[in-house]
Amino acid sequence: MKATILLALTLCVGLFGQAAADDARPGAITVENAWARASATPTAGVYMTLKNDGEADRLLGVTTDRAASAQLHRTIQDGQVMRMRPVTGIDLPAHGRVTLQPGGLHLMLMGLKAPLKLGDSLPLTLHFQKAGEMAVTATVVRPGASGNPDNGPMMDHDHMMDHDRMMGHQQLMPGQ
Ligand SMILES: [Cu+2]
Repeated sequence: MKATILLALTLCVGLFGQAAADDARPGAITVENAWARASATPTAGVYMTLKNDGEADRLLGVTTDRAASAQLHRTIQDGQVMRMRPVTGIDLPAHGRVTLQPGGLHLMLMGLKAPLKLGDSLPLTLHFQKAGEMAVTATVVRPGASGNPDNGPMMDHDHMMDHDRMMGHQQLMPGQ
């Protein structure tokens, strides 16, 4: 009996793929509007909106072959100074969304192998606790941009929290 049910389930998932799976399916998470600024510096922030149509998940990390390393960061205010701190994960609430943006949570690429040029595509792999790996491509936009102009209205604030002017930056990057 049990074997029959298992077989039926296997067939079901096999036939219908993601559509038949429940909230845990990898396709429950989608990424919108991934972008980074063109830059000749060895570090760059990457921003995007993570949309979760399934159960709660957690972004654990990011990798890319374009940089020596990559971290999840949060920008915090320390007195008058904005600093960035690595975080171990970014929670993605069930049926919710999280926006990574300048001045807040973001992905940080360190040791870029080549400058990010306007119009470049930047391939990234996001690692989720439940959904596993997801390939994402970020678009490189003009320096100083506060969003991807190709993707609707963008926030145009928090210029003081711009990465390039961040005083706490050096703390995280020995040798810079
Ligand atoms: Cu950062």
